[in-house]
Amino acid sequence: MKTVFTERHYLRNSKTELYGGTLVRPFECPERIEFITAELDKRGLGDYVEPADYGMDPVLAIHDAGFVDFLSKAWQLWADSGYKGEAIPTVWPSRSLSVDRIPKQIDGLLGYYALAGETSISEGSWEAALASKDVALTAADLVMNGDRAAFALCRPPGHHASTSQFGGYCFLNNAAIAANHMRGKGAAKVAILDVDFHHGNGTQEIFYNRDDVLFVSLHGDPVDAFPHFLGYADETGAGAGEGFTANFPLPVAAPYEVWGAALDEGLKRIADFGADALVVSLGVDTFEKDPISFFKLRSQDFTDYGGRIAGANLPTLFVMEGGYAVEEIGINTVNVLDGFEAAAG
Ligand code: SP5
Ligand code: ZN
Repeated sequence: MKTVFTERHYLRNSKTELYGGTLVRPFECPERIEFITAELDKRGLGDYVEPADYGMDPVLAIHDAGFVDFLSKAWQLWADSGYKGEAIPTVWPSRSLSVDRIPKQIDGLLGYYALAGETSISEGSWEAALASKDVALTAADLVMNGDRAAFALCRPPGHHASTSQFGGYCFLNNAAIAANHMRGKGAAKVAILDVDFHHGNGTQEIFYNRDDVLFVSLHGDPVDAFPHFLGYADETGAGAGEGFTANFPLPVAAPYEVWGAALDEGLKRIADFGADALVVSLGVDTFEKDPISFFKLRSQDFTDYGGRIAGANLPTLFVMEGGYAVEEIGINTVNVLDGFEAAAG
């Protein structure tokens, strides 16, 4: 399996995350990728491909033009305003305010286009987000051109980014952009399986009304976990998309037996859907030692579930999302890919 990768991920190098009332170094840091490439190299899976430039059309097919324009100039607006730190929203269009007015000034714009406050915008973040969507698109084309599978080593991640909001360390929804691209390249039905610990709220929102992209997500129950306000089991799609969203919220301390049973149910939904291609939003923050999550998967469980995903027998695009136990992120990620390859034969 080839890995699409670029050093431009280093352009995303924020210094601050608002966490527990203090500003800490972000959990979503560049070393995450270094540990993954080190493990790919060690096990001989590292056959790297540089991303091509796909321009903005595939992005604007998914994201709101005003949102994209905002992201492209947010850092400059913030820096021009004279603030010393990185750009962090402090006010939102919430229940008791108007939700549809778009302010002009940077503090207002940040609140309008942010869904969470932990994701500081720093210099270079936009350029890294652009490189990350090109990584996903390049890997999608490897799969559409006949590779059994490909690994998009995306950073920053994408599954929390919605049509018009960033947050949860995400700016552009790489998996959604790639899945939509695969639709345009001849896959009539695309399934997205989101195995990151967190609910893929952005991906769900983007495809909520569509019946050509099935969204299946296993995640920490939103009553207890970020993003807190989406990911319940009774969210099943709307309009033509009714029945094409499937959420599996799981409890605190869920072990692999529980998680794996939900995976099997999700894979059954994908088989019933009759997908032509599969996109896996691959977050390994389900690991027992993840610092911000609460599932109990062990390293060997990642190998096992990689094999189960191969059992879907579909052209498969793996898109990197979260995972913050940095020392083990390489082992856990490559275990999934290895488990997949061993079972795919
Ligand atoms: C891509 C991805 O995995 N994004 C995750 C974003 C999570 N951001 C919010 C973190 C808040 C963590 N609260 C954890 C409480 C543990 N005591
Ligand atoms: Zn996550």
